[in-house]
Amino acid sequence: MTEDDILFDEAYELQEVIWRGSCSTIRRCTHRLTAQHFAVKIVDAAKFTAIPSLTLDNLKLEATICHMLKHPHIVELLETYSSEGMVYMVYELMEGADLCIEIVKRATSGFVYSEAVASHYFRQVLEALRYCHDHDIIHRDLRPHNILLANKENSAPVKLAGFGCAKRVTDEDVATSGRLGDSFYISPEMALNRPHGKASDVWSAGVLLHILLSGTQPFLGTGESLRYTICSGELHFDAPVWGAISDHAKDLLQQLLCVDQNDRLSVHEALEHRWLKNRDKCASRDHLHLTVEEMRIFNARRKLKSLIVATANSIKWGHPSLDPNCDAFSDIDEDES
Ligand code: 3AM
Repeated sequence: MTEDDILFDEAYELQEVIWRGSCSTIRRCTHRLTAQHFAVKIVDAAKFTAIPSLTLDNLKLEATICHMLKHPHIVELLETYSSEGMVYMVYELMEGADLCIEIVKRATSGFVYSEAVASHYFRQVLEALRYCHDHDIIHRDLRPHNILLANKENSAPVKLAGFGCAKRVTDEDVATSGRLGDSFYISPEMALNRPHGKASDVWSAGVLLHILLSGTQPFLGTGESLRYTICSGELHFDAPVWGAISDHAKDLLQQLLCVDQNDRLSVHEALEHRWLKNRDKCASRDHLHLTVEEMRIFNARRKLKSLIVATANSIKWGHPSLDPNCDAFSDIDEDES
């Protein structure tokens, strides 16, 4: 997985830290020849492999999958280097934050957040997912944290990141093991430790759509109660926030969050849904004030949870930083990408 004998430091100059986890760091870096900016994920291989059940093969798989994927809505991995126990993965630089943070930030500065905007972003996420599924890759960790805005422009595209849990799979060969993503986003079949495949990503996309429409998560709880709620798949549209949401959007949501994976839409079918295909007619342009307020609370909770996990990780690893996540594993059930 290395670039011949060239060292990362010879090709790039390291800049500020964007994010720090317990076994990896993401930093801005500049290419010495072109002066272009990138984001490099630097993984400490010894710390990574000290996590039970993780080996360098997991890291290699992540790099192999990311190198394969070239799509306008997927964060591109450009190069990988390794030296002195550190692995350097050079990605295109995302200048925006994650989708939900950006939605609230932009709404706070006066921009409209409507079903039409949600439909626009959600379509881009599904297009990225369709590309992965067409190449027999399942992402397995689809959630707001892994959907990043490419730049600060209002028209910036979103890009899918966080392929640390991704796996190669075909329709016949469904996955039964490996690292799974955040438990609030996992499908009923994953929650029951049953074989899972592309349909599980569609379920997670449904959880994401629920958040984009209402600012709230559909399935909450811990341990057994969360598993029960996910497997019941019950959706409640009685909260005031749903009053402003169209039947078209709710229909798509119900077809994504369908407990029986055989009846769940495929990503191809989802992209044909009228709320995505016929956005001008089916997705309103009215500002979703209540959704933005709920999303503000959702973001604040995520930040608090990250801080708690950061503290736990810093105690566990004796890391001086209060930064939360190892983006290459989920030993504690929180954000990693
Ligand atoms: O934890 P926050 O949300 O501040 O946005 C990603 C996230 O930041 C950022 O690193 C954190 C852990 O995933 N990130 C990931 N990939 C990135 C990229 N290619 C990135 N930031 C810029 N460019």
